[in-house]
Amino acid sequence: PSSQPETNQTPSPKPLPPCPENPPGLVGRLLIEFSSQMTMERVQKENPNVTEGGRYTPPDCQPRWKVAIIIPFRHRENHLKYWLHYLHPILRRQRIDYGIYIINQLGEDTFNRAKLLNVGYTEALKEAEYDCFIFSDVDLIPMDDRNLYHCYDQPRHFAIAMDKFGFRLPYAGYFGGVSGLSKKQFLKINGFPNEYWGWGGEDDDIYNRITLNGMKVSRPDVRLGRYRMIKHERDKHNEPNPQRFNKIQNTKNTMKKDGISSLTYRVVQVKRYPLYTNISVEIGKPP
Ligand code: UDH
Repeated sequence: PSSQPETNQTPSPKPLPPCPENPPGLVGRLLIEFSSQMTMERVQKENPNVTEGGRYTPPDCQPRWKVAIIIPFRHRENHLKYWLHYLHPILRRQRIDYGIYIINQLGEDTFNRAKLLNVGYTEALKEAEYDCFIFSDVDLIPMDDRNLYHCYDQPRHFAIAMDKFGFRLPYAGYFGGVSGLSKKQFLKINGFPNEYWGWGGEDDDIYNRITLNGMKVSRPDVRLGRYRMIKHERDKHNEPNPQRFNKIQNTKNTMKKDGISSLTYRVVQVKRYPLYTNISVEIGKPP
């Protein structure tokens, strides 16, 4: 007789092999367009393997990262449909373990992108043990699925060659659009600034935080980092912030007190839809 205690549990399944670093099912350059009508019903039908709240894990391998994708959001429902339509299949081919979090700023006070991203980081960690956070604008679609949405040795800038900038980096320190940090990298810079209300500057502040803390930005090859942006008019209540030029001169002094350590907000609703989790929040207004 065995000395092992008897259990009725079925034997645990064989561990899966690690997911390949270069996933074999990628297709490379993609055709991205926004002229055809998109509906959420269609996108849901296209993605039956995504589970409630917009979660997915590869069935056949052990993912190296657990990625929360955080999208700052207000009144961009049409863009979100295209984003989900294009990104779910790409992420699936990339063999990423991921969840999609839409952080919806309630009310009509001035928009605050970076603060919403801090909220996304905090709220995603309440859902699962994510170790990688990718922050994406809702209107940016990668044109090549070899631009892999996971984390890297250094903070990653993904959207390096957007159509609106002639498929080039607009300036050397640009960190806008789509970026990714591991949990460790994010905490090292005290997260993102909460005090950039309105358009502009917050991405430069984040870039400053990264370099001031002894890290470098990592980027994909320029041929793989191409993006299409869905054309749109300037949003209401997100006017260019005139203080941004001054503020980005002061990151060194502000980053220790303004960041994930000082974040306050109120969650009003968490709703798990088939293709994403919507978190509606009150984040206050500029002083
Ligand atoms: N966002 C919203 N709602 C808003 C404002 C911003 O969802 O009202 C989100 C959204 O994810 C967007 C991101 O924040 O992609 C960044 O918004 P942005 O306005 O800073 O950047 P974007 O590049 O537009 O989308 C810049 C102004 C372009 C004006 C072009 C006029 N022809």
